[in-house]
Amino acid sequence: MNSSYLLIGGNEGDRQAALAEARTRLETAAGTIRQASPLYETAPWGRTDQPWFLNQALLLETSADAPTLLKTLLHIEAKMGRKRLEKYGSRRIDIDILFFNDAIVRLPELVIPHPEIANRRFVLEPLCDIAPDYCHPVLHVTVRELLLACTDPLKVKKL
Ligand code: PH2
Ligand code: MG
Ligand code: MG
Repeated sequence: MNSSYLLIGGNEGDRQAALAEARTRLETAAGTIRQASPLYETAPWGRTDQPWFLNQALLLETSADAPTLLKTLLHIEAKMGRKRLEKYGSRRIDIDILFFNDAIVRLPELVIPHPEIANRRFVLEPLCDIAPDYCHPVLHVTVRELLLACTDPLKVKKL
């Protein structure tokens, strides 16, 4: 079995319903959710002219390998009506792989650990709730240490 930390998020329509639907679809198609952080209301990163996101970190146990998991996540996003229009733009649902075991993956379509973890408070706050002692396999510091060192000024509020 593999353990993968995911971040789910969305900022269109009923955000709580979208995250709940994503969790249900993950358990149907990808594996078992072993841990889930509280929900966070987060200021939009990258493009500020859009609604605030709801974000949540999950620990998924899965028999899939990383490329197969990515395919499943993209399929769930597509089923939930996600259109890939513009970078950092609004979306009903986004499901990102943060970590996959201790793997380091550098494929054109998939980079693990997610390259922006250290720069984004909306990732680190929920992740720190469920994985404070997880050691980043490239940076060799824990999630808690990454959060303490994070300089992202964008607001993140626990619901
Ligand atoms: N996702 C993005 C771009 N900006 N901002 C917040 N607060 N939360 C997100 O999940 C998010 C974002 C691209 O995937
Ligand atoms: Mg994303
Ligand atoms: Mg994504």
